[in-house]
Amino acid sequence: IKEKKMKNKMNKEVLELLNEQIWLENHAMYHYLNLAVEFGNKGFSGISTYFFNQSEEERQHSIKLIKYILDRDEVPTIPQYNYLEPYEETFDVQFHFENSLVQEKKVSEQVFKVINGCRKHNDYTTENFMQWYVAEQQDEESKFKDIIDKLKMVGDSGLGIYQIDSELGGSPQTEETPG
Ligand code: OFO
Repeated sequence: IKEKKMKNKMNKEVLELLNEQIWLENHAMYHYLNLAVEFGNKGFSGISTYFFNQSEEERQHSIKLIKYILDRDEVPTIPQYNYLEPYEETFDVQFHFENSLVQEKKVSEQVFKVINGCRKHNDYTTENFMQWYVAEQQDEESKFKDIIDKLKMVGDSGLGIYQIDSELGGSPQTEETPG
């Protein structure tokens, strides 16, 4: 008889924090999917592609957490709905990037909350795992800041926005697929 591999059970609070992280990654996935559709509808095919890629990255972030929890012999909570809220504000390119940066900052705060929980309960394994998310969040925030800076530079210039749209559509994200 094969002996079941014993793993250290996770602290309940850390598990809850990781599940909240899955919720936020799922939220981010649908947030960007929404934007991909919105920009696509408005004819910004480059920005639309950018957000489709971003949405896919978020899906991977969520799956990476799900696999980690399974690997620790615990049960992840999968959000049971799609997060697609209709919104009413007038369409504004810069607004959507600024709002996305605000969303990313919330995700970063949650990453830090998980790490604090790990420290409180001496879960060094999960803390180490979460360091990938720390670097990833830093990268995402800085990507959005760069785009916002460019949008501010071009202002209302149609040609400027057209160039940014082309650039974003032509630069597939190079992030390695998380395992
Ligand atoms: Fe998952 O990186 Fe954005 O939210």
